[in-house]
Amino acid sequence: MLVHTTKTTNSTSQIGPLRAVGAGAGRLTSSAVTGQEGNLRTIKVAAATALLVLATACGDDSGDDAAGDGEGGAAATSAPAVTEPAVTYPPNGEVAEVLSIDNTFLPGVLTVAAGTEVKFVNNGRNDHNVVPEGDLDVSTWGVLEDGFHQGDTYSYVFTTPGTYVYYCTIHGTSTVGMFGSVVVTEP
Ligand SMILES: [Cu+2]
Repeated sequence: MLVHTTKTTNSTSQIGPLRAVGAGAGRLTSSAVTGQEGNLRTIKVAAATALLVLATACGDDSGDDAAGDGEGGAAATSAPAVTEPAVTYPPNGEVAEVLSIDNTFLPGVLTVAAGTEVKFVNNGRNDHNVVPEGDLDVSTWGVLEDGFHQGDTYSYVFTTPGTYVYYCTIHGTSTVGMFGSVVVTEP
Protein backbone atom coordinates (compact mmCIF):
# COMPACT_ATOMS: atom_id res chain seq x y z
CA MET A 1 0.00 0.00 0.00
CA LEU A 2 2.70 2.43 0.96
CA VAL A 3 4.85 1.59 -1.99
CA HIS A 4 1.96 1.89 -4.32
CA THR A 5 0.92 5.27 -2.97
CA THR A 6 4.42 6.56 -3.25
CA LYS A 7 4.67 5.59 -6.85
CA THR A 8 1.36 7.17 -7.62
CA THR A 9 2.48 10.37 -6.02
CA ASN A 10 5.59 10.47 -8.05
CA SER A 11 3.81 10.00 -11.32
CA THR A 12 1.03 12.46 -10.63
CA SER A 13 3.15 15.13 -9.10
CA GLN A 14 4.13 16.31 -12.51
CA ILE A 15 0.58 17.18 -13.28
CA GLY A 16 0.87 19.88 -10.73
CA PRO A 17 -0.20 21.02 -7.35
CA LEU A 18 -3.56 22.26 -8.64
CA ARG A 19 -4.91 18.75 -8.81
CA ALA A 20 -3.72 17.92 -5.36
CA VAL A 21 -6.10 20.39 -3.80
CA GLY A 22 -9.14 18.46 -4.84
CA ALA A 23 -7.67 15.06 -5.26
CA GLY A 24 -7.24 14.37 -1.60
CA ALA A 25 -4.84 14.88 1.23
CA GLY A 26 -3.69 11.28 0.96
CA ARG A 27 -1.24 11.95 -1.74
CA LEU A 28 0.06 15.05 -0.11
CA THR A 29 0.62 13.19 3.13
CA SER A 30 2.47 10.30 1.64
CA SER A 31 4.58 12.65 -0.35
CA ALA A 32 5.41 14.62 2.75
CA VAL A 33 6.29 11.50 4.67
CA THR A 34 8.68 10.17 2.10
CA GLY A 35 10.20 13.58 1.91
CA GLN A 36 10.86 13.63 5.63
CA GLU A 37 12.33 10.19 5.59
CA GLY A 38 14.70 11.37 2.96
CA ASN A 39 15.72 14.33 5.05
CA LEU A 40 16.21 12.20 8.11
CA ARG A 41 18.50 9.94 6.21
CA THR A 42 20.49 12.91 5.03
CA ILE A 43 20.75 14.23 8.56
CA LYS A 44 21.95 10.88 9.87
CA VAL A 45 24.65 10.67 7.26
CA ALA A 46 25.70 14.22 7.99
CA ALA A 47 25.85 13.54 11.69
CA ALA A 48 27.97 10.46 11.20
CA THR A 49 30.33 12.41 9.02
CA ALA A 50 30.58 15.19 11.58
CA LEU A 51 31.43 12.67 14.28
CA LEU A 52 34.20 11.25 12.15
CA VAL A 53 35.63 14.68 11.58
CA LEU A 54 35.44 15.44 15.27
CA ALA A 55 37.18 12.24 16.22
CA THR A 56 39.92 12.94 13.76
CA ALA A 57 40.34 16.51 14.86
CA CYS A 58 40.67 15.54 18.49
CA GLY A 59 42.89 12.59 17.86
CA ASP A 60 46.21 14.32 18.14
CA ASP A 61 45.99 15.59 21.66
CA SER A 62 49.46 15.15 22.99
CA GLY A 63 48.18 13.97 26.32
CA ASP A 64 50.43 16.30 28.22
CA ASP A 65 50.02 15.62 31.86
CA ALA A 66 50.02 18.74 33.90
CA ALA A 67 53.01 18.65 36.16
CA GLY A 68 52.12 18.21 39.76
CA ASP A 69 53.57 21.44 41.02
CA GLY A 70 51.64 24.61 40.71
CA GLU A 71 54.28 26.49 38.82
CA GLY A 72 55.41 24.59 35.81
CA GLY A 73 51.99 23.14 35.39
CA ALA A 74 50.85 24.97 32.32
CA ALA A 75 51.23 21.93 30.16
CA ALA A 76 48.67 22.86 27.56
CA THR A 77 49.95 25.77 25.58
CA SER A 78 47.81 25.83 22.49
CA ALA A 79 45.11 23.20 22.70
CA PRO A 80 41.59 24.40 23.42
CA ALA A 81 40.61 23.79 26.99
CA VAL A 82 37.93 21.21 26.32
CA THR A 83 38.74 17.90 24.67
CA GLU A 84 36.19 15.52 23.19
CA PRO A 85 32.65 16.27 24.27
CA ALA A 86 31.61 12.68 23.81
CA VAL A 87 32.00 10.97 27.18
CA THR A 88 30.46 12.58 30.20
CA TYR A 89 29.86 11.38 33.73
CA PRO A 90 27.12 12.43 36.13
CA PRO A 91 27.80 14.58 39.19
CA ASN A 92 29.40 12.47 41.92
CA GLY A 93 28.61 14.72 44.86
CA GLU A 94 32.23 15.62 45.51
CA VAL A 95 33.39 19.20 45.81
CA ALA A 96 36.91 20.54 45.42
CA GLU A 97 37.93 24.13 46.02
CA VAL A 98 40.18 26.51 44.18
CA LEU A 99 41.03 29.67 46.04
CA SER A 100 41.43 32.84 44.09
CA ILE A 101 43.70 35.16 46.02
CA ASP A 102 45.61 38.29 44.96
CA ASN A 103 46.75 37.28 42.44
CA THR A 104 47.01 33.52 42.22
CA PHE A 105 44.81 30.47 41.95
CA LEU A 106 45.44 27.82 44.59
CA PRO A 107 46.11 25.12 43.75
CA GLY A 108 47.43 26.03 40.35
CA VAL A 109 46.68 22.55 39.10
CA LEU A 110 43.69 20.75 40.52
CA THR A 111 43.06 17.13 39.59
CA VAL A 112 39.56 15.73 40.07
CA ALA A 113 37.50 12.81 38.86
CA ALA A 114 34.87 13.57 36.26
CA GLY A 115 31.62 14.50 37.96
CA THR A 116 33.28 16.59 40.65
CA GLU A 117 32.06 20.07 41.39
CA VAL A 118 34.86 22.61 41.47
CA LYS A 119 34.14 25.60 43.62
CA PHE A 120 36.15 28.73 42.94
CA VAL A 121 36.25 31.10 45.89
CA ASN A 122 37.43 34.68 45.63
CA ASN A 123 39.41 34.93 48.82
CA GLY A 124 41.27 38.01 47.70
CA ARG A 125 40.44 41.65 48.06
CA ASN A 126 40.37 42.33 44.35
CA ASP A 127 37.93 41.44 41.66
CA HIS A 128 39.03 38.46 39.63
CA ASN A 129 37.55 36.27 36.96
CA VAL A 130 37.85 32.67 35.86
CA VAL A 131 38.04 32.51 32.08
CA PRO A 132 38.63 29.30 30.15
CA GLU A 133 41.40 29.55 27.59
CA GLY A 134 39.86 30.45 24.26
CA ASP A 135 36.48 31.37 25.70
CA LEU A 136 36.54 35.01 26.74
CA ASP A 137 32.75 35.06 26.99
CA VAL A 138 32.80 32.18 29.46
CA SER A 139 30.20 30.49 27.28
CA THR A 140 31.38 27.01 28.20
CA TRP A 141 32.07 27.59 31.88
CA GLY A 142 33.70 30.20 34.06
CA VAL A 143 32.73 33.50 35.60
CA LEU A 144 33.47 37.12 34.82
CA GLU A 145 34.47 39.66 37.43
CA ASP A 146 30.93 40.99 37.73
CA GLY A 147 30.01 37.72 39.36
CA PHE A 148 33.25 37.14 41.21
CA HIS A 149 33.86 39.97 43.64
CA GLN A 150 35.55 39.52 46.98
CA GLY A 151 33.88 36.68 48.85
CA ASP A 152 31.97 35.39 45.83
CA THR A 153 32.00 31.78 44.77
CA TYR A 154 31.50 30.13 41.43
CA SER A 155 30.89 26.41 41.02
CA TYR A 156 30.98 24.18 37.99
CA VAL A 157 30.67 20.42 37.70
CA PHE A 158 33.27 19.01 35.31
CA THR A 159 31.61 16.02 33.70
CA THR A 160 34.00 15.39 30.82
CA PRO A 161 37.58 14.21 31.27
CA GLY A 162 40.21 16.57 29.94
CA THR A 163 42.49 19.41 30.90
CA TYR A 164 40.76 22.73 31.40
CA VAL A 165 43.13 25.68 31.31
CA TYR A 166 41.78 28.95 32.67
CA TYR A 167 43.09 32.28 33.84
CA CYS A 168 42.14 35.63 35.24
CA THR A 169 42.15 38.08 32.36
CA ILE A 170 42.74 40.97 34.75
CA HIS A 171 45.91 39.54 36.23
CA GLY A 172 47.32 37.08 33.75
CA THR A 173 47.18 35.08 30.60
CA SER A 174 46.75 31.36 30.09
CA THR A 175 50.49 30.89 30.69
CA VAL A 176 51.62 33.82 32.80
CA GLY A 177 50.51 35.32 36.08
CA MET A 178 47.13 34.34 37.43
CA PHE A 179 46.27 31.10 35.67
CA GLY A 180 45.51 27.51 36.49
CA SER A 181 44.08 24.30 35.22
CA VAL A 182 41.61 21.67 36.24
CA VAL A 183 42.61 18.18 35.19
CA VAL A 184 39.54 15.99 34.99
CA THR A 185 40.25 12.27 34.98
CA GLU A 186 38.10 9.25 34.23
CA PRO A 187 36.23 8.24 37.38
CU1 LIG B 1 42.66 38.32 39.00
